[in-house]
Amino acid sequence: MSSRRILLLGESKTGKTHLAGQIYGRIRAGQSAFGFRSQPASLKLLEEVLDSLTNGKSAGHTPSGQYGEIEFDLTDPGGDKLELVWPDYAGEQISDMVARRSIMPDWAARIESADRFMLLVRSSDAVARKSALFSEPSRERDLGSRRRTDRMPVQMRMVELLQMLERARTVAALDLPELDVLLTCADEMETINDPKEALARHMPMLASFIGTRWTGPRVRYWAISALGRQLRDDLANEEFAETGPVEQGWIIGQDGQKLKDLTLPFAITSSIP
Ligand SMILES: Nc1nc2c(ncn2[C@@H]2O[C@H](COP(=O)(O)OP(=O)(O)O)[C@@H](O)[C@H]2O)c(=O)[nH]1
Ligand SMILES: [Mg+2]
Repeated sequence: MSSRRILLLGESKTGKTHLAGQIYGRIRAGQSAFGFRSQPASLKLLEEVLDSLTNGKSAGHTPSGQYGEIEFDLTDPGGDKLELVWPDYAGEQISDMVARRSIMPDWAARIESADRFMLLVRSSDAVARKSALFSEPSRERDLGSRRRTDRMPVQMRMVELLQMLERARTVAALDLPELDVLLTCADEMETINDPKEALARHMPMLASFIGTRWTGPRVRYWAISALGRQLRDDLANEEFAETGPVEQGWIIGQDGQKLKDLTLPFAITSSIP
């Protein structure tokens, strides 16, 4: 039996918690080719997210420090072991890492042990900050580097992140692993037929950087919407509640087809239709 580890990387508000909840729900309902080898340690969080969704509401913000890391210990369709490592802290650790340009030891270990990276980016952030392709010069003298990177467009931070990951792998004498790029909350975007092209359109700099480091089957592009729509945490969406979370959400792969199996990106390349 072989074993693979996927490291999910996404800044705060890219939809990690809701995607984790929906993936948990899909697998639990048997609507995925993957199964759980053991119960996730973060079961309470996942159940909370699913409970909110079942009531037609989004889950509140992940309480700071309460959950740490979501780890899914799965079996894949071939009977092999698959671990999803899903750091989901409220503390914006990824953004911090980029701002400080330093990788903490626990992150270095995650980066070195990954067989695949999964990068989550949300395009609406990029759209909102479209005018700021380059950071505006700071007028305040004492702004720390943390604040300045905050104001960088998301695609610049993600390029920086990928370069840091590359460096960390090189130091450990490792190549870059394969990559999945997920455009999350894609219901907020225009109709997508080609996720790669959509990334290039919304985040040209990030798309071209990725293109220089990952080519051919080493990189896959997806547009994913865990919920299929925006939900509120204070007002139930009756239609969503009636249909149930398992029926909501979709993913579009490179063939442009909209599918319901949100766990598709976890499959090895050769088993994707
Ligand atoms: N439109 C839309 N909003 C979503 C989706 N998934 C999550 N959200 C919203 O995006 C916000 C951040 O989601 P969350 O899962 O907490 O992101 P995290 O900080 O990366 O864990 C919340 O307000 C969610 O309701 C989605 O698929 N579509
Ligand atoms: Mg979260």
